[in-house]
Amino acid sequence: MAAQKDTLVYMATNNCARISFFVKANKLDDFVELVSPQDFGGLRSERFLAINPQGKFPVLIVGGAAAAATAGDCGGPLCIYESQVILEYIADKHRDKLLLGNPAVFEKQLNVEQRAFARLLTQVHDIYIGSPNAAQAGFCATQGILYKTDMLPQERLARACDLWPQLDALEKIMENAAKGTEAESDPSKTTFAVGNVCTLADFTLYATFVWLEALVPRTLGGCAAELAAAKPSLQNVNWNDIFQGRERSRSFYNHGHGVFDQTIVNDIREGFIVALFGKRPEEIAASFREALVAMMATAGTTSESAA
Ligand SMILES: N[C@@H](CCC(=O)N[C@@H](CS)C(=O)NCC(=O)O)C(=O)O
Repeated sequence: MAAQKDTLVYMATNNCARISFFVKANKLDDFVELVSPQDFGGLRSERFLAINPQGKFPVLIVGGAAAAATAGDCGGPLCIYESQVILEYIADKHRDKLLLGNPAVFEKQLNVEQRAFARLLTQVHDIYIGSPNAAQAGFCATQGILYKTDMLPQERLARACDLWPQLDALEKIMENAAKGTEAESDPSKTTFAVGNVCTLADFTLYATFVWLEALVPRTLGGCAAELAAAKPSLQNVNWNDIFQGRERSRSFYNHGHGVFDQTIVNDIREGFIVALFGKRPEEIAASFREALVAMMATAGTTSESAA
């Protein structure tokens, strides 16, 4: 009998890709079919809001899109949203088939602190980098500074200042999680993020590092001098290297290229970022640059008149 598929409403973004990396690594393609938010009329449509009231993707429709199409009298389709919850659901549902990142395996291989660090990596990522935490228009995640056009320069600046310490926080968690492994004293021996054992956090972090590596140089690198002039904390930042001073993250990322499906990486970089964003990161950089110069001029005038 053919396997019953769940339908994943998906595009090749970092939040979605944590799921597709897991599906590929575990050869679960027969159990998860991918469709686009456009198949549901777009994120603000009634049909889409019926499957995710937050108006965001990814969404997993348990039992497949047909379940959504026939929903109505029977109470609606069974939908799960929030990428990490979907990832955990798929891992749980297919626990007897998993080849990589099996919670039943890594939970035995890691100690209680390392298990907490795996969850902490995901939580720090999701709260401080990858999610807007409000579904109203105009709210966006910190990563949105790289591609959202409708953001005030003050907010873009504040979030640009926050991105670097958040990446430092991830590095520090990896450092703590490496205690007792060969990577403890040698960051270059880091393979997976927690104790060199594959956990669900790896799928999430790898996807976001692909995303940030492609976008940070183009958007923030385009106004590096103005950012440095605006904020002392940004003076030594090299926006062309998201792993600057974070050698565990760098080693994890490099190791990940040999583990995670590179077709998905290409879909993120070319299929989504190039095809959908086009020149948007450079355009944002140009207008942000002008706004930063104006902000500095105003700040200079204000302090002169106050003197
Ligand atoms: N915490 C949510 C974040 C979902 C999210 O922000 N998704 C983005 C795509 S990665 C989205 O729907 N963006 C479109 C929008 O906000 O309008 C998750 O992990 O699923």
